[in-house]
Amino acid sequence: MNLTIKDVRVIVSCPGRNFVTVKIVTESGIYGVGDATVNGREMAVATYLQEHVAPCLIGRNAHEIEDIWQYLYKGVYWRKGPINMASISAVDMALWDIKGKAADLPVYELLGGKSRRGVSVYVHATGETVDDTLDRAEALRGQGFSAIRLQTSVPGLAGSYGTLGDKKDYFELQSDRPLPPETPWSTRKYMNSIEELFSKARDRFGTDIQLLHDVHSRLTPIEAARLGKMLEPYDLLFLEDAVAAENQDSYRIIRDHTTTPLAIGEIYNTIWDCKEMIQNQWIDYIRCAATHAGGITNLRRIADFAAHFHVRIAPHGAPDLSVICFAAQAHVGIWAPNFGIQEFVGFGNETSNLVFSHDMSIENGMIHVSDRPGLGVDFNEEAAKDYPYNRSYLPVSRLEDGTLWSW
Ligand code: CS2
Ligand code: MG
Repeated sequence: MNLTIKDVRVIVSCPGRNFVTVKIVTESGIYGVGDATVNGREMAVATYLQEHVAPCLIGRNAHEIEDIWQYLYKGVYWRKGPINMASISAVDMALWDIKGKAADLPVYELLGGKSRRGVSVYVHATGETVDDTLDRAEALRGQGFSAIRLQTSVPGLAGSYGTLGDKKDYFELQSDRPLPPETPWSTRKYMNSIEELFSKARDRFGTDIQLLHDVHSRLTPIEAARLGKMLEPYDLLFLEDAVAAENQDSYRIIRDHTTTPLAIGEIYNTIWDCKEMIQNQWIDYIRCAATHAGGITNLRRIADFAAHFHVRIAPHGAPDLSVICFAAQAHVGIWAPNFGIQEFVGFGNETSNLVFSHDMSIENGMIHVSDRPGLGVDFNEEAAKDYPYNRSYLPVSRLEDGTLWSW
């Protein structure tokens, strides 16, 4: 079988939201697909792939995943970075997809086989009020989900995290806004209101449901420590992104004060972004995504490293990752001995399902992958032509006095 790479196609499409997709075609006719979406910066990664990565791949043997990974990582000289790493990630996923198809095996078999029956997920309940959020959580429980992330608008801060004015969902395409939408933030108002959400959740649902919360890096370490202590009675599965951790030592401060489990990693690109937090056991879950942290090859390396320090993987699963990334993470998740939980907000929508197809199913709060060779996903290039790129920015946050804050 001739697996020489003969074509690398980079497609930016917007079936509901923008995605950057890579398709690698080999002489044998076998092809693979990968996700390189960097939300709000799609054209940068597409140009990088097209102009700088694709020419290096033509004529190479698609079986040599590791060498191609090293070539694109070390060989670039500049290393790391979200655009570079998303490009490597997409190429890597496509090559695993090809290897699986060539071997006639699903990717999880190539990784070492199944460690569990399915990939447990957590879903989102986001509302404008506490009761609204809990009603949504109740509906999700009815659909068989038993791990739910709760986010609610902060009283007195219209459009704060979770709701965005007339766009009720911050995940939605914001292309009707020429610049990033701005949302207000006040740590005092947040800290004064957040406990009620979790105390009411426990009153209503009892203790046999897992609760999670995402702080989106808006606190300082000592504020996060206070929040962790405040939420201890409500037994969270984890508190996510309490503090931005360019300075990883920040997590030591939080850890010194609270037993609330901590998670971070959705914007990380390499093991170096989280190495100290993992090896010092300052966190409990690492949330790196296959699309942003170097594909299946590097997610596996991060998982293996983390396993030595009792840290489990909980990959990012927002809708700005295409279903190709979900499939890659599901294959890693079903194999990884230290898999924790997968974030899940659905396998796209009606429109994106016209462009992306997949073989995964969800049942009783678990993703199941089929035994189809490769990743079990496909991308319809013809259908994608009907959905051209549509510029859209993520929101930004400002304090009430106008200071720009982490969103
Ligand atoms: C969030 C994401 O899913 C999450 O945990 O933090 O929604 C994140 O804001 C987006 O993926 C950014 O593109
Ligand atoms: Mg998050």
